[in-house]
Amino acid sequence: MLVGSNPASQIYVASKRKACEEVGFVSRSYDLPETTSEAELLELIDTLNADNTIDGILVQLPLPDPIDEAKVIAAIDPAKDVDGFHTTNVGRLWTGLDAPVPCTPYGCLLMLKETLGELKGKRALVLGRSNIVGKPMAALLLTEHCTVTIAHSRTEDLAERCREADILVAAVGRAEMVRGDWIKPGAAVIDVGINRVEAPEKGDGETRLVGDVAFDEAKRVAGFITPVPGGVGPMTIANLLRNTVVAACRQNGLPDPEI
Ligand code: NAP
Ligand code: L37
Repeated sequence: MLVGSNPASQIYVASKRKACEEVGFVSRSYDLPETTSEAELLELIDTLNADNTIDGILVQLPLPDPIDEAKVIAAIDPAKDVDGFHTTNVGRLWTGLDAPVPCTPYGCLLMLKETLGELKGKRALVLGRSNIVGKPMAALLLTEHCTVTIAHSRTEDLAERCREADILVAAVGRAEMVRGDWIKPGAAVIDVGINRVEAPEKGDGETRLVGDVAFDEAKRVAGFITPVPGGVGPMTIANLLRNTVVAACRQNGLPDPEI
């Protein structure tokens, strides 16, 4: 479900719909106007919760202002919560129970494990504490036995804290805020940020995407670094498909798929 016309959300949802089509999922799209009321959205969620041909429900955030996001997320059947945002699933993640894991942090974790192997004992710094990225990322790294620091807008000596990290995950939404000299030599840097900035070099009024990390500086210091675009974004979409297949199997009495 996409409510309103946030341009970034429109791009992301279009990519998600396309990915569903590519792998052969039946994907039903609801493009709802900016004026949709909370009650209307809750009613649609109820209908989809009760429909046993639907295995996964995704409401793209952010929602337009008058709608209470927490209330909307709470209305989704936790078994169909392929984003892993329902408090039941958040609680399960933090207490070490099996749960659908939010797509973006899980993608970051897979890249870290594939690249570094064992994460045990490493110092990880998560820059950002949102419910969508920062907090679940910290939970996942903790489960992998990292020593985790969560930094945010009130953190003191931020550059110093970053320089201590073997693993740095940047999810702040501030264009190129993390500089090359904030990075420990050889560290693994995961750049979650997606920021649209002006690109006069491409022509008048043109824009380009950059991450939260100054890539050209950081790549000279880091051992590993993800680009923007083409890094975390595609992994987010892949994990949405993964969570949906798992949810479908569980709701239809099938064994978990090996993915
Ligand atoms: P968010 O809800 O805006 O959270 C941003 C976090 O960064 C907050 O915790 C905030 O601290 C912190 N922060 C902001 N300015 C800071 C500063 N100057 N110094 C230190 N910390 C600062 O954002 P989000 O939803 O987590 O998303 C973060 C970025 O990731 C955005 O660019 C978003 O577009 C991108 N994103 C990408 C994907 C993907 O798939 N690639 C998925 C989701 C999000 P406070 O809590 O103290 O305010
Ligand atoms: N369900 N997903 C859900 N709820 C939310 O509140 N924010 C959010 C969310 N996030 C989300 O969908 N993020 C996301 C971000 C980037 C991509 C996909 C999903 C993505 O495909 N990024 C491309 C570039 C896209 C572009 O051109 O703008 C990339 O390569 O990074």
